[in-house]
Amino acid sequence: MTRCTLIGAPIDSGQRRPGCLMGPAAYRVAGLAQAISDLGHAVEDRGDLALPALRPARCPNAAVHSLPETVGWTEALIDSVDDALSEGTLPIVMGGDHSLALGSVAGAAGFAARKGRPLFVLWLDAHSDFHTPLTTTSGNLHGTPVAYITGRGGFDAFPPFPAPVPADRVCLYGIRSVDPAEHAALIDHQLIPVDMRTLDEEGIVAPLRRFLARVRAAGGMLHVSLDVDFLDPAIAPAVGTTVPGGTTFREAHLVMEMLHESGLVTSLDLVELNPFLDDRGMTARLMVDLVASLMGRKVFDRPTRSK
Ligand code: 4U7
Ligand code: MN
Ligand code: MN
Ligand code: MN
Repeated sequence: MTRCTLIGAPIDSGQRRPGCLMGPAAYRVAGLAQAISDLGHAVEDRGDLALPALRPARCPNAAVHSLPETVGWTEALIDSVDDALSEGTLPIVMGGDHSLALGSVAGAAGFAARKGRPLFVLWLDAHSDFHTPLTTTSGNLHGTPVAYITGRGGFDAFPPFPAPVPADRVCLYGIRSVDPAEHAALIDHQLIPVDMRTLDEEGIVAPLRRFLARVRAAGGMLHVSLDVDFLDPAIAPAVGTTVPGGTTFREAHLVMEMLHESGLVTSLDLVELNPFLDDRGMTARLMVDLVASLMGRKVFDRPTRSK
């Protein structure tokens, strides 16, 4: 039995297409809490976070927008995720666009540092999200959290990242859209994504098994950040940044089933759901079902299955 804390993060400011702020409501309508408690876990829904009073914040890159809001949400998320972990629960952040991971991963990293445990991050996404506020051309800060997490410069307006996660503890999985500035920086930091080409060749299981073995061997905590666009747009249309060639229904569930069996996941983000773009709730329901697989729902409980 796991105790889960649901944290609503109605955040739209990390990109330009309105709608992600309805994400937490859609997860509640789709029955996220019930799906988790049906598996025998305890769930507490803390409601939605509020945006704190804004302070002015400036960035030399004129393309960047909504910087004060993003800093405010980051501060709120740091506290709520750290609190949920400190209470011994598994925080599940219901987004909200991916800018929320600036705060959720910082909260997890601060907690891990206090406990003296290494934090690992599994980034399930079509995009590498490795821009800094200085390199982004879209100006959308939902494309920057991985750079913040790994301690790249350019985040002067943000709370200092508690304990930067070395690039070799970050696994970018399902990647199929990388901007030129990100590509150069990823190579520079030796952060080589598990891209869709790799998954085509090796299958969805092998690279994840290798990463999880490293987390286990290090006694690490594991933060999982699930971007809706990790999934193929045919099965998950409710996202502003669709990229063809994503993971299938069964591949995504298999990732979640393996994460459950690993017993390693200590915090989770659900990001980029835009319910305004959904088709009769199919994406929200799929995301809830994926969380259920992560929390132990099985196709068939075969006693001999290997981890
Ligand atoms: B998401 C992009 F240009 N790289 O910076 C950018 F392709 O959280 C997309 O993964 C970022 O959805 C996508 O705007 C951020 C673009
Ligand atoms: Mn993302
Ligand atoms: Mn993405
Ligand atoms: Mn997106």
